[in-house]
Amino acid sequence: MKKRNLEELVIYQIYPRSFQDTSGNGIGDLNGIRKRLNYLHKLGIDMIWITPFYPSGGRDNGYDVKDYTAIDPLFGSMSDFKNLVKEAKALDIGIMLDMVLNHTSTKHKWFQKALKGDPKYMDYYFFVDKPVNWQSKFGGSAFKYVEHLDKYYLHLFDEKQADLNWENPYVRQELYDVVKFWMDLGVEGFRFDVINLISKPQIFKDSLIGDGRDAYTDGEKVLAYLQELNEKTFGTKDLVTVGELSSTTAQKAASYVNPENNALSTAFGFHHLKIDYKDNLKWHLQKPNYDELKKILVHWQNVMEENKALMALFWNNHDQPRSVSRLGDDLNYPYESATMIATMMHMLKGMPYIYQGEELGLPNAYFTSLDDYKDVESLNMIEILKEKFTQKELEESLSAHSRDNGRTPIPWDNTAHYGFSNVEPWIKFSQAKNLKTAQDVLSEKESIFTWYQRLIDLRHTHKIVSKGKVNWPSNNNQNLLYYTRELNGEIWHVYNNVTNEKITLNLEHKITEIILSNYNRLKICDKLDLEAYETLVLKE
Ligand code: TEU
Repeated sequence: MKKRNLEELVIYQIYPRSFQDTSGNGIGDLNGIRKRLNYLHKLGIDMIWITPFYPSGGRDNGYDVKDYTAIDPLFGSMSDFKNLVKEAKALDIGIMLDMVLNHTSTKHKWFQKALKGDPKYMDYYFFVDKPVNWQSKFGGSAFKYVEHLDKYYLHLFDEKQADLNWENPYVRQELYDVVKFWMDLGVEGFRFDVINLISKPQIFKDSLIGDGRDAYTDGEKVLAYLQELNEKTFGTKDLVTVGELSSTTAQKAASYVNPENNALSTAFGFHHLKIDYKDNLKWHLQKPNYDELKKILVHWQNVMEENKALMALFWNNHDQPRSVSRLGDDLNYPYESATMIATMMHMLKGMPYIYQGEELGLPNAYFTSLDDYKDVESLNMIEILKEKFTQKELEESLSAHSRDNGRTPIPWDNTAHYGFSNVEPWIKFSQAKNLKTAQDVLSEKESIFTWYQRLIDLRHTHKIVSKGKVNWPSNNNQNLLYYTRELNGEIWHVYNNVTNEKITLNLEHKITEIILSNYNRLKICDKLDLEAYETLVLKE
């Protein structure tokens, strides 16, 4: 990877299963990533985060790891991986790997030994005599009974994903060895899955809020464990690390990424992605609440600034619906809304992440039948919710919030199977009416892709984007998300119209340059109407 300051980096996330198939099994693979390196280089990103491709239990698309230091033959071989690292490096692209260290697959050899009653390995996990009321994040109890042991084990996610006991120093050492294994192969970054859940209470008790989140989220020793992980593995190296933080607070997140704490470089928080959850419940829908979004962004940006800490900036990943469908209008204003949504995030302070397909404006899955869903969370939820929801409610809810929205294969070109594979892929392509392929988008003179190129380039070349202070001048139009960036007396104004209704702006400052305009404005008057999903970045 090219040497840059952390806040100048832009990371691209690849969900290999849905990126590019080259082996003809309908599942994307490592050689598929190699095939598309030039495309990624053209986009201009610095590093790719690749989600798990290790041998797995096959239950949660790789997040149920069976062997941490091998490649699942579905995705290729170790030599494919080494070639990928080498070829990416030649293009100044670093590789970031996903470390799922909170839990293993129940097929992992440690868990298999535990199941045989081996006390050493039972202590790698949490086996208890009596379950408490904690709920799995994928639905149902978080404890699974094992009859022949007459004990229950803890699984915060699916029952095939058993939580590891970080209290046990042998477990921690095993996991640090995993990280070192990949560092030795030239990996330059790590994303740590649900890493703020690793410190569980000494004694499990019924949770007051009823699902256990209060008991196991941001546990007492998370920071200490992260510091130990840092010290024993990547601490002295110039690596990029990002923690995925579940249901955390800005203060906690900042403590994990405050450079003085020697833990992680950045973190993902999810509060801004719950603005369309009714009463904070994922499967209960509401229109995005932009007042709430503004409050969350202001709060997180401020807390991070106070801690000199860097937040990861993102709208999309493999667990989220596509932002252009969720917040924008993928039918009537695909270009305008996708570019506005991107700009709103990329002009903030932090480290932006782009999720595969986002640069093409890829919309939600729009599956027409519940049978099309593959994701374990969606399938569990269909079973649970069908008791409470009507068929129509169930379909709407899944269509809006299923994780499969982010997992449809990339439509590369207009040949059979969209150039993703030469066979039917493992999951359907997006069924959206106006699906565009990468080939279509790349042929446009000005496209969502070229817009992302420009955003990346601005971060690389303008210190005001990477380092400038973020200010939130008061503005009482709830459809306008407005902030400024400021560095050494230079000021940029970032205006985002988050709806399709016009907003009249009275500019009080003399504008000297139009940095970005998704309506191709060439001239700015003191009074102007922001059009549907218009974004404007103006230099004062
Ligand atoms: O996700 C953690 C997580 O809690 C969520 O993003 C989750 O998918 C969502 O809240 C469900 O509503 C990570 C991975 O990104 C995800 O793919 C894995 O399934 C999960 O951990 C377990 O490893």
